[in-house]
Amino acid sequence: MTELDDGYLEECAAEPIKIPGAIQPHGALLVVEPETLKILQQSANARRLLGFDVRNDALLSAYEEATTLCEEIRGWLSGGENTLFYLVAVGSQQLQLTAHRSPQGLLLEFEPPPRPGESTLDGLYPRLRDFLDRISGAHDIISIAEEVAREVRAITHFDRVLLYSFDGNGDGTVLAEDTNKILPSYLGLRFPASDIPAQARELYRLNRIRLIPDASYDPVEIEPSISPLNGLPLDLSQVALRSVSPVHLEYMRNMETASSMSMSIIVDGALWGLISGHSRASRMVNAQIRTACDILAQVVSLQIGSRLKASSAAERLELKSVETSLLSKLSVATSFQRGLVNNPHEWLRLVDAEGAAVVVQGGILTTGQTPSERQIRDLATWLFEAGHDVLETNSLASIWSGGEFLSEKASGVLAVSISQIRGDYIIWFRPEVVKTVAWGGDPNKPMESGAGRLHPRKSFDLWKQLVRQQSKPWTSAEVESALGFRASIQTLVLKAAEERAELTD
Ligand code: BLA
Repeated sequence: MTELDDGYLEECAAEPIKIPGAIQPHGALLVVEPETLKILQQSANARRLLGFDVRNDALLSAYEEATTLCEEIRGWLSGGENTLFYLVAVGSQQLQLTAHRSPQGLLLEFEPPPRPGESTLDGLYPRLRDFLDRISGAHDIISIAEEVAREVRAITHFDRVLLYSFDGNGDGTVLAEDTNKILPSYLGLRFPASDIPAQARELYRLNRIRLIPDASYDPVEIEPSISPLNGLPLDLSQVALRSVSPVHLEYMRNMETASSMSMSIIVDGALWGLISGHSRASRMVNAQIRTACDILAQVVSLQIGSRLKASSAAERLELKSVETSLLSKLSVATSFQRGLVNNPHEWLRLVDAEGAAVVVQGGILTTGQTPSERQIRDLATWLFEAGHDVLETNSLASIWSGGEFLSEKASGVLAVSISQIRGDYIIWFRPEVVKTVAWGGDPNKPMESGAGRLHPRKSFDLWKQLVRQQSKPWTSAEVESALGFRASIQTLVLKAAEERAELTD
């Protein structure tokens, strides 16, 4: 990415998406003071949806139409629940209420109730239960992703539902897709991190679901836009009706999707991926179906989290047993370097490498596929001079100019220092894996600069990139294994030194 693009990205990340001052028109918002239920702020469509003449500064309880509503709110406030989600009578009609507490007052969102024939949460319960049974038996993360894409599409009727997971750079890869083929397939494609800026990711970590029924909507202003309670713009982080970024609406139009809904997959507190549904035409998903989708996404988050933990625990256990066996062999070797070279298989398996070297006092011993001795010496010198106690990279060439010449056998390097004062290292190598990444559009052109403001990219056509000078990445279990091994070696070497000292005493 160019420096110019970096500037754009900062601009994207600076957009204040929590305080747009408006909501989407498929519902209405009231903000009321928690003690008195005095109306502080309202969306310009509140009167029309609620069916009575709500006025700012009036007490909600002064309106006969709001009697049941006030009872529900008071009942909720006296309990401990975070959210109130209830089908409530307002005047002669039923409305779907969602309420949250905030420092700026109680945020009351109203939406029309499910229409006749539309699903309700109660109606979806048997499906949810079947889904839980299915995914607890699913044998891997891809199968879970496929199940949830199918289920979300079945209950929302979007044209296409996909699940994508983020990598360490924030790029997302589509792992599963369920579609009626009206929209193009994105299965297997990668989307650049720049499609979802940092502040949006942070918001999606906290608020797990969002819906845009019609990307060409007219935003409905909040009046007044500044909170009378603290003098700040009204924070809509928790509000489902929050009006969304114009840049993103343009992105949706460029993708030829009029409607979109996405749910966060959170693993260990981090945004791991999104389940995302689209239709070419506008599509409303009622609040009850959204709640069912939210439950699905939470269950999937937990399932994915536990699968990831289980596989990394199994990997750690296996690496630990390799370490134990190697250490017992090293303890009877003449020196640990010799012990390593005499047990090449375990030395490599410790971190699943193809080659390894140990550099001690300028002497180099190697096994497997490694660069030449001279190249290893240069690498060790650079590691030492750059102050690397531990280095883990799957692309040496991207962080060291000398790395380019080592790429074939050593695109991946995992190095641990074994002496604070000399440039002694144990280094493992992984070869280059040349691969083709299929992107949904050219990731080098995340946006177009047009008159006045930023514009998202227009093309999502397949864009193939040949990736070179990269190896398979090191897992955190492998890096831990290298560190654990270093600690054991240091103990072993110290013990040997002590024993020698005892002999000469
Ligand atoms: C938000 N971008 C989003 C969202 C998605 C994507 C899913 C969440 C909102 C939603 O559910 O629709 C991205 N949508 C995708 C991707 C696919 C998809 C990757 O369908 C792939 C299949 N977007 C840009 C650029 C900027 C940008 C260049 O492309 C910045 C200038 C901004 N995207 C942007 C912003 C949001 C966003 C600001 C937040 C919208 C909001 O919640 O207000």
